[in-house]
Amino acid sequence: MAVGSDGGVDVLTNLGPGGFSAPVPNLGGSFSTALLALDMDGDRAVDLVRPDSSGHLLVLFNRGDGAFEEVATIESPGTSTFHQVVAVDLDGDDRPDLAFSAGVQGLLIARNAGKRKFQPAVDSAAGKWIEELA
Ligand SMILES: [Ca+2]
Ligand SMILES: [Ca+2]
Repeated sequence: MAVGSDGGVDVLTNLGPGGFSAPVPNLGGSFSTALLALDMDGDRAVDLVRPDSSGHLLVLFNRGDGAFEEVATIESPGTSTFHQVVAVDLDGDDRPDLAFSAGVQGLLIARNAGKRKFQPAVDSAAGKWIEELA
C-alpha cells in the first residue's frame, strides 16, 4: 500500500492476513496532493503516479520487490497545483495515458509513449477551471 503524505510517498508492505509493515519512506521529500497506483508499463507490477510541488508529475516504476524507482518526470508548465490524476487509455494503444486536473491550468493530458516514456503534457481545456475528473 502506498500513502501520500507531506513527506512524499510512504510504502507499507502487505505481510499477509491482517497486517502491513511500518511505513517506509520511498522517494520522499516533496508534497503529494494526489496519488495513483496502477501498472503503467505493462509488467504487471503496480506503479505509482504522483505530483510533486514543482509542477511535475512523477511516475515511480515498481522494481518488483516492493521498492520504486522514479523513472519518468512529466513537465506541466505553468502549474504547481494538482487536484486529481486519472489514468485511461485515451488513444487506443493499450497503454494507460495520464490526465490531471490543475485548477486554472485546466485539464492536462500526457500520453504514454511506451518504454517508460511520456509525451509532454498538453492542456486540453485552456481557460477552464477543472478540479474533478472521472
Ligand atoms: Ca509496472
Ligand atoms: Ca494510450
